[in-house]
Amino acid sequence: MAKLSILQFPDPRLRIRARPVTGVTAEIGRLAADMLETMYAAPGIGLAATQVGVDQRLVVLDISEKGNEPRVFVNPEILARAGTETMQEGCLSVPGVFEEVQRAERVRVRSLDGHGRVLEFDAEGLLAVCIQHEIDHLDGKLFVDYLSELKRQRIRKRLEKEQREARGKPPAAARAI
Ligand code: K2U
Ligand code: ZN
Repeated sequence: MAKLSILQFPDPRLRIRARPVTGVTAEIGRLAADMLETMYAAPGIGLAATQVGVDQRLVVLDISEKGNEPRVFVNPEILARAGTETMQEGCLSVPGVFEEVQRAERVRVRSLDGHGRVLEFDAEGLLAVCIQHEIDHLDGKLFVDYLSELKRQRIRKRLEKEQREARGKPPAAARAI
């Protein structure tokens, strides 16, 4: 297994609409295993393939208390939504940002599991939030898209500055001299 790099907002690769998985192959299984290792190490409770730069509709998550109940969702889709719920969200691709987001309280989900079997189930609570957050990733949508333009731009500028500094480049203003 391998830990993968997680793309950071505003990387444009986070904006692609991922392609459906055409077969739950051993390669998809290896990718799911690498994504789970990456998610646990972050740490996080969910991860979408687009966050590690892979154009496939694949999600892993583990919302269990002990982090010992990994789940793999291939081509997950939301069949129905009901109610609304607001919860504070974070994102491994938007480090250090936690904001309230309103989403459906309950969702009916259809997916393939890691063995290619069809799943159809109702989700609520943290599972519902996490699945909606991850399927958004597969559609190129980030939780910051639910915030105001002003907030989103402030977050973008801060993260771009941090990324420049992490690469050892001076702040943008200094470069202008
Ligand atoms: O997609 C991701 O970046 C993974 C998120 C999933 C998530 C977002 C919002 C609400 C629930 C799950 C990360 O796990 S964010 C980090 C985190 C860790 C523990 C609990 C909540 C969020
Ligand atoms: Zn996220």
